[in-house]
Amino acid sequence: MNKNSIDVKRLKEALTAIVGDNNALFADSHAERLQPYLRESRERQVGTAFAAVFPRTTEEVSQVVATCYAHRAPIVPQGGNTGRCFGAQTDDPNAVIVNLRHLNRIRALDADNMTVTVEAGAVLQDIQAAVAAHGYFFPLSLGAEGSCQIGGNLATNAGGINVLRYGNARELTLGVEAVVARGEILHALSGLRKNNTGYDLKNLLIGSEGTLGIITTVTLKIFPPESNNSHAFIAINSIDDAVTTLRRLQARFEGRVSTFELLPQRAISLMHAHSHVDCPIDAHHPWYVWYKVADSHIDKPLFNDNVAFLHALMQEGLVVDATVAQNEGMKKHFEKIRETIVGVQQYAGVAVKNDISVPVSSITCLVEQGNAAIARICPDVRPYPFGHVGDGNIHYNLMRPAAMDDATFLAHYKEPLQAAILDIVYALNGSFSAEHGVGSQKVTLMQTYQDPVALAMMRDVKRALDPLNLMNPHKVIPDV
Ligand code: S2G
Ligand code: ZN
Repeated sequence: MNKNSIDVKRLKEALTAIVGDNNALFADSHAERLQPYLRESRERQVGTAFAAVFPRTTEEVSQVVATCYAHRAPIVPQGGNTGRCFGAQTDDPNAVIVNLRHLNRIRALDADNMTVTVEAGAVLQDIQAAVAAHGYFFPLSLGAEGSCQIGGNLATNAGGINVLRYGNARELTLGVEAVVARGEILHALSGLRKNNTGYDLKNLLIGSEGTLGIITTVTLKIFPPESNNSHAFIAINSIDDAVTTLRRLQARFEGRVSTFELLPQRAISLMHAHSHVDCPIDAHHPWYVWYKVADSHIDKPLFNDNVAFLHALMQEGLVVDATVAQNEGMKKHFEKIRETIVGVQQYAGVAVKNDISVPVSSITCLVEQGNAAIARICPDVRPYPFGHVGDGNIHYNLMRPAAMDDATFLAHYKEPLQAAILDIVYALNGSFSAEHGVGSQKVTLMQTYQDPVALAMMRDVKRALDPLNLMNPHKVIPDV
């Protein structure tokens, strides 16, 4: 599609007529104000676009999409811009970014059916707070929750720290309303837990990263509050011991293990060097885990059972050090540690980031084989494996050698290191993208690692639902 085939003047007039002057930014007249919408908040790469528009209702989204379809202008749906794979950015100067921040209403909470219906631009933290204000719990929780929007969380089927007990965004969703390629509105907001009437279009849209349609409203599950909970911060000698501890924890607290997050010693060192957050136990152990057990019944506080559980594991030598939170302040401290170890990565220089998953039983094998492969390719790389052990999802980030500059490391080592790690992941029946999705950044990996029949079926679905390839083109599916 080249600019000549688009009637720029008419497209600008049409978009402005729909969303209003204040909700339309064009590259040729608002270049400065457009900038924030051309990059992901935590990444360096900056894209481009013809415009960014901010519709106020689903109806306006529908009209914008129909207008872009008529003008053959590509559409890039955008939420809070907290993605990690450039799924909400574009390099196409003809593309129209459709930012959903105005669709942020919490429409209804239904206590009888345990659901909440919210618009796609609602910030995750606001949804958590609104549900809590009614005495319930919405479990989706991740580092970017202060600015990510639920529409983007569904578009990438986000995970976070409570997947172990509550599942990803997909498992938390009962219904969606969405605008599809020609501007039609799919009305499937039902909060029904049983509805077997044809293909599950909701789950086709969830995780499609805006390439099949724009999710505009969702009906989500809510849960009893985790009012009875106990957090622990423990030290262990190996990932194997972490997996064993997890299994023992799940056996002891049957189904009440909400969070189980692994941290390497390097994370604690970086945290001490570059933040004011400190480690609540001795900071020199090889591995740490922050976990949370929770229940809605408060007749028997979990604290004592958790202390007794850890005491027994320490007697065995499985856990080498531990502290159990005795108040809300300590719980917040443990959560802060987990959040801080993500941000301090930047002080170690650039890293090859691998958001991967393998069967839980293969995590030790992944890191052992991975570290051996890394040492053969670039001996002084600093592995930084952390995250969601219980989901088999490790953020196996490889920090450049301390004595090497970013550019050299990326130019010479990114490809061989990533290939070495992902080949191990696939030999272990894992996935090259566990929770961050594909975006445009990992599209080539789809060609390399995705099952060929699965890829062909995805292409067929894309062609059927978006025949002109205008919905977030060049994302998720390699162009044919
Ligand atoms: C997490 C952070 C991703 C990264 O669980 O905090 O999503 O590699 C990750 O920094
Ligand atoms: Zn994560």
